[in-house]
Amino acid sequence: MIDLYYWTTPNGHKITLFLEETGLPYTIVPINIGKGDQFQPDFLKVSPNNRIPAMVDRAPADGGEPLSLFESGAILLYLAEKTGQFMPSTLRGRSDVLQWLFWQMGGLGPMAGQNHHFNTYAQEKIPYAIDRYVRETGRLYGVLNKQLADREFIAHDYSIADMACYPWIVPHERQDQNLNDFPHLKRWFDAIAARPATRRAYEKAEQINTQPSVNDEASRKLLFGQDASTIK
Ligand SMILES: N[C@@H](CCC(=O)N[C@@H](CS)C(=O)NCC(=O)O)C(=O)O
Repeated sequence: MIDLYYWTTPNGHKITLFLEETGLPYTIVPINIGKGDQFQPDFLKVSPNNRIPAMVDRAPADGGEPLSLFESGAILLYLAEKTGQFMPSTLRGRSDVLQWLFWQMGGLGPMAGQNHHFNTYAQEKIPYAIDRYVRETGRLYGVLNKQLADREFIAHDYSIADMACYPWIVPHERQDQNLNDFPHLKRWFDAIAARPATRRAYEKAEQINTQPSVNDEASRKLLFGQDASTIK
């Protein structure tokens, strides 16, 4: 059984996408990051970076103590290895998935995240920052569009690379991107959206968080007022 420390954000959705695809039993521990749950001592033991997602596997393959893990890319990789699913076993197939998984973790996620921040959350609208991240998000969409021109999924078969990227394309309108400008990406996006597991994952999110776009002063302070003193 997996305990998934989760909130209804793109990085959280990556893991519910995987768990819904595989049917691996899991329990959600909601961590409302707008209310400060990410600073609870019990959560910090699992996720010292005070970020979701994180997980505890109560039945790890080595039969040992429960195994805890943070960082969505590490969790996806762990779960793919645990189940033997959504990660090819060949040298080249595996390398292909890994490079796109890391591309998402180091590029698409952080850049689209800054796009959300300056476009939506920042009270002060800074044209340079908005322009910088909207253009960089567009460039990354272009990279993905090109990769998808001659294959169904990012690394041929549906894999953890697709599960890492998809939730960051869902808010494309908020990122000032028009999917019609990226036809291969749009085809891929629609195909993943139509998967029953994707639907189940996003339905679960709606049940857990009924106010996904809350952007009040207290939440902003909790989320964007962090510095070294946050880590005691
Ligand atoms: N690189 C991390 C990023 C995780 C992350 O930024 N999570 C956000 C939600 S998407 C969070 O927990 N924010 C809480 C906070 O900023 O205090 C991962 O992929 O797991």
